[in-house]
Amino acid sequence: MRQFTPSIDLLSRVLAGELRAMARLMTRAEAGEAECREALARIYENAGRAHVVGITGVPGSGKSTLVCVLAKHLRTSGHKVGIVAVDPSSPYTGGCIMGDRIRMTELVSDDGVFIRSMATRGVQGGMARATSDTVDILDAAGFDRILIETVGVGQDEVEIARASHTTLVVSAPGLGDEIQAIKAGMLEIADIHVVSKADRSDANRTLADLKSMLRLGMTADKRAAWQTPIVATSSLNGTGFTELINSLKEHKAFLATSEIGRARALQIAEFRILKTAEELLRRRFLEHRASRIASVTERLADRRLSPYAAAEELLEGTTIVAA
Ligand SMILES: Nc1nc2c(ncn2[C@@H]2O[C@H](COP(=O)(O)OP(=O)(O)O)[C@@H](O)[C@H]2O)c(=O)[nH]1
Ligand SMILES: [Mg+2]
Repeated sequence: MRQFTPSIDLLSRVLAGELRAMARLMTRAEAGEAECREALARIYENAGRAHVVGITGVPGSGKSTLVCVLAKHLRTSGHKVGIVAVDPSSPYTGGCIMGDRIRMTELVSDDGVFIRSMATRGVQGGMARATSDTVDILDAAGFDRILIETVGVGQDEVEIARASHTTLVVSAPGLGDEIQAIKAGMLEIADIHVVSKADRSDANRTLADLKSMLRLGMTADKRAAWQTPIVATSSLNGTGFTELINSLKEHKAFLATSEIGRARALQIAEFRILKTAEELLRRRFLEHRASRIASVTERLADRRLSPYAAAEELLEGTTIVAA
């Protein structure tokens, strides 16, 4: 039988960037195992150097493809790149996307790229917490550029994209509703707008629509310290990526020198505390209710208790503070 290696013993190997140790710790962190908390605390102390970029946009807007091409550019500049896919349908391990034009296999076999797909099962609301832990592991292991792809549907996904240093919102031509980002409430969260698939003839229209939308929204915000750039990219032709990387650098530098950077760090910290606390509460509640639910259920079914009174009684004794 294989011996269980305590997470704390994986720590030095993770800090040395050993890929297998990273994957093992990620699996435990994702499951929320209490055993790995001490290791994660040490990881957290050692993290904080990476530039974390959230990439969101409706399904089909070209996020996964963009992430691949962006990762390759970042590798060429000597960065180590972590890719975290919150969207489980992302084809990162599938070899290649877009036929043969963009080969994932190069990334998959590159030790300077670590790709992690987050499982969607597990405690509800645990995804944000698990994603942040995964990002920390990558960061502490020396991956200095981390790309998180989240499908821009649902509050949690948008929040995850927001809990990064720089949020890219991807819009694409040919998806019907021209600026999809508006619908999902994603327009405001962008630090950089990307119009992908710029090789298509209808991309100019998307670009123009987005520009006029932003101009409308901007009137109240004209003196904002950061003017959200719009970058057109084609993953097919590889155009626009130098500009995109420059915009990322500029935003990183902006955060480092402005009060907004500090505000962002505090906002990310608050998000993490809340998400972690919510998960702990939920776990404690699940444990607690298991032994108590039956008696309350019977009385509720017989109408001897009201639903609220039953819920209050069930909650009684749930410890907010760790037992
Ligand atoms: N013409 C064109 N198609 C693209 C481009 N990038 C992605 N696509 C296509 O758009 C579709 C969705 O891409 P994908 O990256 O999976 O989008 P996601 O759902 O946002 O991750 C796929 O069929 C891609 O081949 C591009 O730069 N140009
Ligand atoms: Mg995708």
